[in-house]
Amino acid sequence: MHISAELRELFAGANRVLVLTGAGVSAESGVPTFRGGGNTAVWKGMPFDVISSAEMVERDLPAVWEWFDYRRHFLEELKPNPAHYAIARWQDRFAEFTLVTQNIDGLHQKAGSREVIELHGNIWRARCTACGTAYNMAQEKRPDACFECGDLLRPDVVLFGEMLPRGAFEFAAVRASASELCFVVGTSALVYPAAGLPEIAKAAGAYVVEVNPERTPLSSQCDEVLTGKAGEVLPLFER
Ligand code: BV8
Ligand code: ZN
Repeated sequence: MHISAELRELFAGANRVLVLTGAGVSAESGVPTFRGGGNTAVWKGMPFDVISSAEMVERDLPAVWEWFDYRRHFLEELKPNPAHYAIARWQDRFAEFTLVTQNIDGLHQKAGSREVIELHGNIWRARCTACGTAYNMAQEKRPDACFECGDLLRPDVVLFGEMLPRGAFEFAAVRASASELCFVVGTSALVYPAAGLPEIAKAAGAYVVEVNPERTPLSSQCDEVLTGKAGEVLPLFER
């Protein structure tokens, strides 16, 4: 793995930098990825894009909760890794720094990132299926029903077949098209619209850098591919 002189120079002088992260940035914290390494996550025989889908919320909300309760419980013990910390340090290094994540684990915030655009929601929140009231489950136990209207709660995450939070993608897209340097870290770049952000950055003239131990559909369009683990590659930029 080699960082080009051009990229080092850009990193030293850039004003507007955008980082898009996926499950791979949390892999070294012990969070299992969904794809990659020849595996696909499965829960009780269901592929994750079945259990994590809009249809499943309609069909079997208790099963969806079981899967998300299990994942929250698992995440409780996990800590940010050097990749999360490097990204958190970058926020004070550039005039305009944007962090966009597809992850729902909250580890960027735990590492100190202040403004995180969460495209797919957050596993530590629930929201009412009827009135939309949100509940924080990081400190407190998950309520059985909505305190406002009594209706059922669901995880406040974006499942397959659901719209992203209003404005989140649009804001990220504006930042992507203004960026000079765009890092794509630990994502298989298969899930849209998130995977469209590097394409937007590239089309607007940004230098796009992928950090991933494996190749993705995006690799061939990137200006530079840094083949390696996020926690090992990202800290190298500060040397
Ligand atoms: C939408 C959250 C409008 C909850 C997630 C064709 C058919 C059917 C559907 C579609 C279609 N084309 C487009 C769609 C739409 C669909 C989509 O993109 N499907 C794809 C898969 C075909 N998208 C949607 O439905 C989105 N909404 O489009 O709204 C709409 C609405 C209604 C009707 C029509 C349109 C919503 C998508 C949200 C999905 N939510 N989950 C949960 O977690 O349960 S997706 C899930 O994948 C994750 O949460 C994550 O956010 C997302 C992306 O995954 P990655 O982060 O990339 O992770 P992955 O495991 O794939 O890859 C890990 C990578 O890390 C690998 O490359 C690996 O090599 C690398 N890695 C490993 N270790 C390391 C590393 N990298 C660095 N360092 C390491 N150490
Ligand atoms: Zn309610």
